[in-house]
Order: sequence, then structure tokens, then C-alpha cells
Amino acid sequence: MVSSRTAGPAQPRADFTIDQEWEAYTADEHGIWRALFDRQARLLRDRATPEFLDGVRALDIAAEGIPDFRRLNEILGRATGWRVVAVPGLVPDDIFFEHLAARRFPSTCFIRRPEQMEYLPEPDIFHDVFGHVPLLINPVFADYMEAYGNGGLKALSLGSLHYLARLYWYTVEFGLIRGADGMRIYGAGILSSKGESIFSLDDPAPNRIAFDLVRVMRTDYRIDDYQETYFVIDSFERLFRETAPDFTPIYARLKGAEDLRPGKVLPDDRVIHRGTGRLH
Ligand code: HBI
Ligand code: FE
Repeated sequence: MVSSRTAGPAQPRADFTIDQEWEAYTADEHGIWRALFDRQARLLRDRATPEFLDGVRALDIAAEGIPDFRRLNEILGRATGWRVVAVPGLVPDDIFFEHLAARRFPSTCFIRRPEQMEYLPEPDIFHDVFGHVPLLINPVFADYMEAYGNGGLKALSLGSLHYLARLYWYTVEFGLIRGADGMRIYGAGILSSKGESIFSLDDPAPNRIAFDLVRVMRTDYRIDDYQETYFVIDSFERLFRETAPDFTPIYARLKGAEDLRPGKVLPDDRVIHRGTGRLH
């Protein structure tokens, strides 16, 4: 039986939300979740930032199957006021930012097919819920994501969304953090990918450069392959502090600056590891 969500989205509402229909998931779909969860939970034990692992435990994103957003939201709501809402797929930027600004994380609710275990082009519920949701239990990261939503609405009005999309990409999706116990992963795009969970920390190919807001906003990114450069923060507190100011003057400065291709290294970069660039 093909559940309704894979047969194309239920009729979304004005804010693009739909019902998760948790009861409609098949045993096979729960099985795919379990296989992905078991693999990543084992791989990430000493690769993911501790705040992520705390979130997986606190939210009880258990291994037994696809989480029910109603249960998730009871725990998440009590912790930071965030909720997960189901959407059919990528939603328009303004809708996406309106949700984030209201502490609602738009998550897909279909799960990939078995032949897509290694990679799928668009986010599925494993990427969204396993990759993104656990960190929303961390108060500082929860604040950062709400601020990102507000920043997105403002960037849209300033015609500067592409700069902010780079900030999201190099932090929320593909960010690394250097804590007391070394380099760790916090980006959802890495956390939900077996290959990139290994590549981002172990492979000599990519650059690893200390986070700098303007530098990140100038740097293009690839959506179809592992990253050529990872930006590394020292703490969520520092990321939040450095991205708190109004970006309007920064956008004005950026308009005059050239975009940087993903693998570029600048003389004044604080380079942690200079990549061999072998992969690309
Ligand atoms: N929609 N559901 C969903 N998930 C996303 O991550 C998402 C989106 N729409 C727009 C978007 N991301 C990006 O274009 C913005 O972060 C710029
Ligand atoms: Fe994502």
C-alpha cells in the first residue's frame, strides 16, 4: 500500500502545512527510518557535537521508527517552544522564513526509498527530523534559528536572500564546530549523510576555515556534491553573537565584493586545514 504522502502531497494549507498522517506509515517505511537511524547513530557517536546527541536522546527520536510529530512537539515545545510542522517538500522562501520566525520547523514527512539510502536530491523526513530537529532543543541554537527566520524575511525585502542562504548553508546545513574534544559536526546536511559524516571530518580534500560572517556570505556552494570548504565555529553562543547585528550594512558592502568559488582560500582566512582539493 503506497501511503498518501508518497502519492503526492495532501492538499497543503495557505502556510503549506499538511497533516503528517503518522498512522499511515507502512512497516517498510518505519524499517527504512530504523536502518538510517541505526547507521547514523553509531557513526556519529564521536563525530556529532554533544548538543546534537543530547537532542536525539531528549527528543527520544528512538530507533523503533518514524517519529510522530505530535509526540516530538510535546517534548520540543516544553524545551524551547519550537514545533515541527509537516510540509510536502521545499516551500517558498517567504513561507519558510515565516515558519522559522514563529519557531515552527517545516519538515517533510515522506521517507526516501531503499535505493536512495546514500543520497537523495531533496530533503526527506530523515534529513529534516534526524538532521535538523535535535539541535532545536538547544536554547542558543533555537534562538539562532528564530533569528534566521526573521533575517530571512528582511533579506527578502532587501533582495539579499542569496547572501543569507549561504549563511544557512555553511552553518545550519554544513557547519562544523571545534569544541574541547576536537572538531565535531552540527550541520544537518552532514549529520543525515553517512558519506559526508566521514568526509567532512576525516578527508584531506576539503578546506576547513574558521567561521567569518562576511567571508561565508561571499562564498558560493555546491548542492550536488560534498562541500569543498567547511566553516568552523567555536560555539553556538559565538555564532549567535556574530550573526545578531542588522545585516543591512553588510549586504551593502557585499554588493561590491566579488563572489568566491567554493574551494577558494583567501590570504587572511584563518585556515585550520588547507584542503588538497583532490575530490574536485
Ligand atoms: N523549504 N521545507 C523547506 N525546507 C528548507 O530547508 C527550505 C525550504 N524553502 C527554502 C529554503 N529552505 C532555502 O531556500 C532558504 O533557506 C534560503
Ligand atoms: Fe536541511
